[in-house]
Amino acid sequence: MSSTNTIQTYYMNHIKACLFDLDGVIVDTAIYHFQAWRRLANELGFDFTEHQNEQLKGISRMESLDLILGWGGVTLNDEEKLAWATKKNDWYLELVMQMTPNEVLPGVPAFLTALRESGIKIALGSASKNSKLILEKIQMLDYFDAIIDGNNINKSKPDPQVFLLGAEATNCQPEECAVFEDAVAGVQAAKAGGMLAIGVGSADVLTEADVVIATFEEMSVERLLAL
Ligand code: B16
Ligand code: MG
Repeated sequence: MSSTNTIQTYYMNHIKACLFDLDGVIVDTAIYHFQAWRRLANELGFDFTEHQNEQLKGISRMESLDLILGWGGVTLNDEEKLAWATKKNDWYLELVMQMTPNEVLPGVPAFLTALRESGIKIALGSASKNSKLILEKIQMLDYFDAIIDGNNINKSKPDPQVFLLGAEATNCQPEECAVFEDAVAGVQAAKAGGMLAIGVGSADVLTEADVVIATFEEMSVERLLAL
């Protein structure tokens, strides 16, 4: 390959947008979801463990409710389900309202600042319908060029919809996007969308990711562009 072709290939592979999951990537709201879901389970007369709570990460509110009701052997009609999901969300929002910028996960602000300085677009790709409020509370809203969340999608991860909409919103092709995800379903969604999948968490769990980091303190724009 000539040196001109090498340079062209390099630019063809260049990442132009980073798409971030919220819960478990930017901030750990899973602890608040757990408290609120547990309160719901307790009011319905059963309990579930932190280990079971792991299965709720990255999936939608109503899918979470169905799983939890299944654990407790509780059957509700659609109207009752909606009422309980609303209660859970109200309890969750009480906790979210107390969130502060100190809860942003390590290395996140520095990496997002570096992306912005490099001209790389930043979008959110979350299942949460509360993402804007959470980003406001942790003072991270201004970093994002686009927010795609539970209010914009009708297909949950591992469907790639949330990330494909993120690519569209940042005017990038899927292959120009890198996705940062803590959930197995989220990594699968990124791969299904034809994007670079960077797992945040444990390499033993996020086996389908192209690369896994434990925290953003391990990530830099230089490392991203070399992947
Ligand atoms: P909400 P993510 C997800 O956020 C959470 O991981 C998941 O536990 C939650 O059920 C889902 O958002 C919906 O959240 O009830 O606030 O709409 O990981 O996709 O950023
Ligand atoms: Mg997540």
